[in-house]
Amino acid sequence: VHVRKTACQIDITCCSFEDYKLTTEWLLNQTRHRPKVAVICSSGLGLLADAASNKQTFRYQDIPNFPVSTAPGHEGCLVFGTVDGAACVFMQGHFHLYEGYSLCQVTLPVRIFKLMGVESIIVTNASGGICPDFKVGDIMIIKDHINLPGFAGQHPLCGPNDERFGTRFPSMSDAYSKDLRRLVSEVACELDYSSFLREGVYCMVSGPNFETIAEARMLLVLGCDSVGMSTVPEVTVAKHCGLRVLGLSLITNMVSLDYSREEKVNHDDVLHICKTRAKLLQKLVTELICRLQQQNINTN
Ligand SMILES: *[C@@H]1O[C@H](CO)[C@@H](O)[C@H](O)[C@H]1NC(C)=O
Ligand SMILES: CC(=O)N[C@H]1CO[C@H](CO)[C@@H](O)[C@@H]1O
Repeated sequence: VHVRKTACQIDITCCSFEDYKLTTEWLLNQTRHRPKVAVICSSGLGLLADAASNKQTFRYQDIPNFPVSTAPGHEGCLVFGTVDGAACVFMQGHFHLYEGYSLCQVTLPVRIFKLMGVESIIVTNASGGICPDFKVGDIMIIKDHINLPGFAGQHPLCGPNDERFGTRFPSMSDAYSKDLRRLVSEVACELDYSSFLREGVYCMVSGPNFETIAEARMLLVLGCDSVGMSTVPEVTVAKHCGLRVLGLSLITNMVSLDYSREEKVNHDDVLHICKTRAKLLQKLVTELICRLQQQNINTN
């Protein structure tokens, strides 16, 4: 039975292990693909799945236990396919706390991926730049994160712990795989992305409002390089169940840190650069998947 709950309720019984297993089995029954890599595409980066061939698409509403997108016109899909021979699964559209989903709904797909045999997960998102050196259109490799909702008890691992997924008190100090970060930097260098490639700390806020100037200044002091409203719950649950994680964030705006600054941005320029860089980000992810596939072949 699918009971919709709001994020404001303490929710510890969203899905049992049997629910996760059922959804996994249902998907594996429907598809021949056995992905080792999962990609969570943020809105605007949904085209990532276009690079795949032999595609098989499932609407979220047709998958047992899957949360359904509430935003009109934002139909979510799970896309299976192969990139350069590597089986992948793409989430087109993901769930946000500010939409009213509980964190176990937000993170449900990650555990399904784990049970399906996925080993690495690539999370992409758009975020606002805090670090004054950043520019709109920069691609930031997420090195670490600050889980602000988690500080306030909005944490996807609250509640009884299921040891079949992971340990009660998981380490998060190395949530973002060093190997994957190194590999993606190498690939980005080869693609000549160095002038807009960054590495930094992503901070999650619940939203839906954007930060006030005082809040943005606080985030800067705390060591955040960019801020957004997603990604961290999925990464936390992925790390808990032993997935390798890579996070990439496209800086789509600069967060205002100054009361007196006049808004001088040309919105056409901003939109243009974001569109261009979103394409380059997709290319980066595709190349990375190919490289992972080659590594697999070489080590097997
Ligand atoms: C998967 O397929 C098997 C064999 O056809 C069937 O017994 C089982 O009920 C299916 N499971 C789901 C969740 O659809
Ligand atoms: C899917 C998506 O883009 N999610 C969020 C990423 O971060 C930005 C910036 O905070 C949010 O506006 C998006 O909703």
